[in-house]
Amino acid sequence: MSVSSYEEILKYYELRETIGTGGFAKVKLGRHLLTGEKVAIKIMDKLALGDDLPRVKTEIDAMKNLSHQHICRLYHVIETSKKIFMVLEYCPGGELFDYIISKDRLSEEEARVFFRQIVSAIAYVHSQGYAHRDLKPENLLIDEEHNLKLIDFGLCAKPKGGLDYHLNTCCGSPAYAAPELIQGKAYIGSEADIWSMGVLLYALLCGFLPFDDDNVMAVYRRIMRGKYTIPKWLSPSSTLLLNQMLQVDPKKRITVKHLLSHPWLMQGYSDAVQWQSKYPQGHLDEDCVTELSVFHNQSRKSMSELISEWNYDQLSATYLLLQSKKARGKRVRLRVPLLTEHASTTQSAGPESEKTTTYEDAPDSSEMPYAFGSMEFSDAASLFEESPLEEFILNNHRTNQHSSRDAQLDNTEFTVSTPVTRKVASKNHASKENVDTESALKNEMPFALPAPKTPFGKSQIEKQVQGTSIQGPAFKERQFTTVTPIKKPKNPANTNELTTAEVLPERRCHSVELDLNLAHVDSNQKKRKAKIFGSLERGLDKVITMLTPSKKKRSTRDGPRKLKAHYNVTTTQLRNPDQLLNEIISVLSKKQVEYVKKGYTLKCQTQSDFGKVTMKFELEVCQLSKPEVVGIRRQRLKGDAWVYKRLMDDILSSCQV
Ligand code: 6BJ
Repeated sequence: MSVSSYEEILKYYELRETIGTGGFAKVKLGRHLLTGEKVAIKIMDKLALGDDLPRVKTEIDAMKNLSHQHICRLYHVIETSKKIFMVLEYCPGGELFDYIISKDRLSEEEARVFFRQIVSAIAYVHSQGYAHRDLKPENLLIDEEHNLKLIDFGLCAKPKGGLDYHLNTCCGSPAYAAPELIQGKAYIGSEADIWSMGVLLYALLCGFLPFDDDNVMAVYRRIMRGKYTIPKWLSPSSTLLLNQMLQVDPKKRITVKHLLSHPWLMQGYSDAVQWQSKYPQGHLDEDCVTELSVFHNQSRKSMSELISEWNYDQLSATYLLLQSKKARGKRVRLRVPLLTEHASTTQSAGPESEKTTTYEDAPDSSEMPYAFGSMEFSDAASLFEESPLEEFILNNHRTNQHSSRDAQLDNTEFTVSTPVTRKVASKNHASKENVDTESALKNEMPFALPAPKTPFGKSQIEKQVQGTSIQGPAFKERQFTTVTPIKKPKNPANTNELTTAEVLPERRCHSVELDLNLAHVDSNQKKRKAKIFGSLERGLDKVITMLTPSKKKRSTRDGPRKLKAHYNVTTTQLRNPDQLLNEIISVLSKKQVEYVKKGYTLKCQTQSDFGKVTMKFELEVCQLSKPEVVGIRRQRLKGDAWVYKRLMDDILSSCQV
């Protein structure tokens, strides 16, 4: 656990619940203290990253260079000795994948709206000399305005040679991989992206994949043959477009340039797809500069110069978040953090007295509709995290930021039911335990000028990348990554040409572990599970023991949460939430899905025979109004999206709803 790592991010952001996990990253919802804007914070542990550290550098470099209305924005990068934090645009609509499966499939009209945005993003990415190489509906998020934002540039490539250079790295998800890529042939990045876009369009229009099988090798064989079924609902023009994109021979495949004004994309539109960036390039917003210069008591000129350094530090984040606030019609104002003496009577270990940042004008939870309005997931979320204690500290820190009001609540209840149900923690006990944690999380003024140096000055990311030269077959791409100078994060000028991307050879095929066949759980596995739950409980004990008196937690006695109908909420015919909860629990048990119950939320996970956590998701029984029925909210946190869909279909159809 690295308290100090979190101390750095907590200077600028409030951290909330986990909204996704995958690979070596965990994504949390956060709030930028000065602007009050919601952000997504991708948290990576350097040690756990190991050989994947260069991937992070690739992603950061790419995101600094890419600035487009359909690409998720990078605001801030924080590197500590143990962690890398990427602060990114928050997309409250979640993944396109979940949206597709909630509707089974999209109408041609709706698919066209989204697909035009995907083409726009990819044409721009290619115009900047990059190939994305991991296009799939899980990597497209939906923002507040229901627009798509492309994420995950960890596998992208930018060849030094520019146009038409061949790549050799086999990457991305098997189901979306182009035939030339899985054959290990040299390939052109942009051509491979077009194939993946064909698979994506098929998924939008059909709700399932064109090349699918439980066996990965069979998926590859299907891809190489390039044969897929055409469901009866596909129009002739959709069928034609899919055929043009899903050409096994990359030279026969349609190009992105031709896609921009393709008849299918033009139906109902008078203009070709606009792929140029709509974000202002090279000039700063007057109002945002003024607000920042007033806030920092600097001249507008020097403020503009500092912002224009684009160091992806607190200043970049504050400017970009102010700009996004303005674009949404909100006031361009920074919040003045109030510095209050901390409630704790204990002496701080450090030279400074402890200070806690609070809001002068913190918005009420109604302004934060989904996540900030509901606090209940954050604690339970920690149950399946790698380090419950680490997670707890984050929540605890947050809790203490609301100290004075919450401290008046004299009774805290934290109920966890899985195997066990617990009631917790006396106030006195909890506050004693909190002292050390709190002093470790000592707050500082959240902003100081001049802006800190660029986060990658002499970072470990670079050191490691430089250290990986001439080591096995992977060296060439790594070396390429190494020698690519870190581009100054100035606003990239748009080139008006569409280019393609290349990287030197490497073989790094991703294998998938899709193992949901848990019917044969052997005794060793049971022991291991008992061990896992044992350690889970021990982690829980720590969490519970240390829990600060805070908001009264919801429990089953309060009844289920009232939620609005949403595409991730399945409605039922039932009116009794407890009956539904019991029904789900019995189905989960039958399907070998492990779960932790908290109130009406079930935090679920599946494991492979080898003990790898293959999937994490939440199911929550909730109350809907009009009609007054109970529903099931579902949220995938980790795991293959299509395997999750199948499991969800299975679970929900097995519940007598
Ligand atoms: C990134 C991830 C930015 O599920 C949600 C929200 C998921 C935001 C989410 C609740 C919800 C939505 C729909 C239906 C039901 N974000 N936002 C990696 N790299 C860059 C950005 C992100 C991740 C996100 C994910 N909300 N429930």
